[in-house]
Amino acid sequence: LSEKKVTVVFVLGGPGSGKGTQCENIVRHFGYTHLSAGDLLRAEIKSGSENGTMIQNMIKDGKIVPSEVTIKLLQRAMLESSNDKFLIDGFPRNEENRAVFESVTGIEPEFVLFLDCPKEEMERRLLGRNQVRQMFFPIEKTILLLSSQLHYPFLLCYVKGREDDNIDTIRKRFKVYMESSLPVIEYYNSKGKVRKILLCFLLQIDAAKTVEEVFEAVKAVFTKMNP
Ligand code: UP5
Ligand code: MG
Repeated sequence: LSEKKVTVVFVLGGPGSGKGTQCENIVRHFGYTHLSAGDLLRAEIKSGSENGTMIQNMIKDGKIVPSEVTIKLLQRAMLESSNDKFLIDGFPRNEENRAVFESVTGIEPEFVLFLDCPKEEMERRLLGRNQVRQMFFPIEKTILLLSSQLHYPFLLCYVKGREDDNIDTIRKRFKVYMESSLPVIEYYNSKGKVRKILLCFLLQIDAAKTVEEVFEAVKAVFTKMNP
């Protein structure tokens, strides 16, 4: 990876702040490749890797998977890509993640896009995502009974949602975010690298901005970087 000159932007923010959603938009407009650390870890569970059970248990508990596991997945994804511009979403999540990533890869981020969202709004969104899952659950069971082996996994990926979107795990994810992830954002802020996007209109926690409104602000940051 040291031979391949890459540009990295870290996209950070609490659980449900909209990292994945905004990354999809950035990819469309600015030609980055999106690497979600959480998605890579979930793919690793699905692939039946030897670390799968350990990763699954940590995610269920909202804990941070050991750095070497996540960094290996990120490095592999960057090497396999022909692109040289990456959005790394949801990583680094603690000081150790950050320090090990920088020393192992020699990569420092261009900047950090920080999606700053009130907890109430993040919780609402994550529970909303879970409601869709619960609504589909009876159907899911019916599909299991009726459909063939071939169609079932295909349909399930539409209705399944995320296992960590339940109130117990969401609270644990918030706690880890406040205690371990915010200090990483503060570290980069002290180096002048953070570009903060406010996801709610000031003093109006109930008035969250739409995906489009948020992307207008995100677009301005990226346009400044790549005029
Ligand atoms: N939504 C988005 N934007 C909206 C808007 N402006 N208005 C209204 N609704 C909006 O969005 C969440 C939901 O909100 C969606 O339904 C969306 O439509 C809606 P999303 O874009 O998915 O937000 P995101 O910030 O990506 O939320 P996510 O749940 O993915 O955040 P997490 O940081 O919790 O999840 P991640 O996948 O990164 O990590 C999961 C777990 O993996 C961690 O808890 C940890 O256990 C583990 N992990 C590690 O151990 N190490 C890592 O490096 C990474 C993960
Ligand atoms: Mg995400």
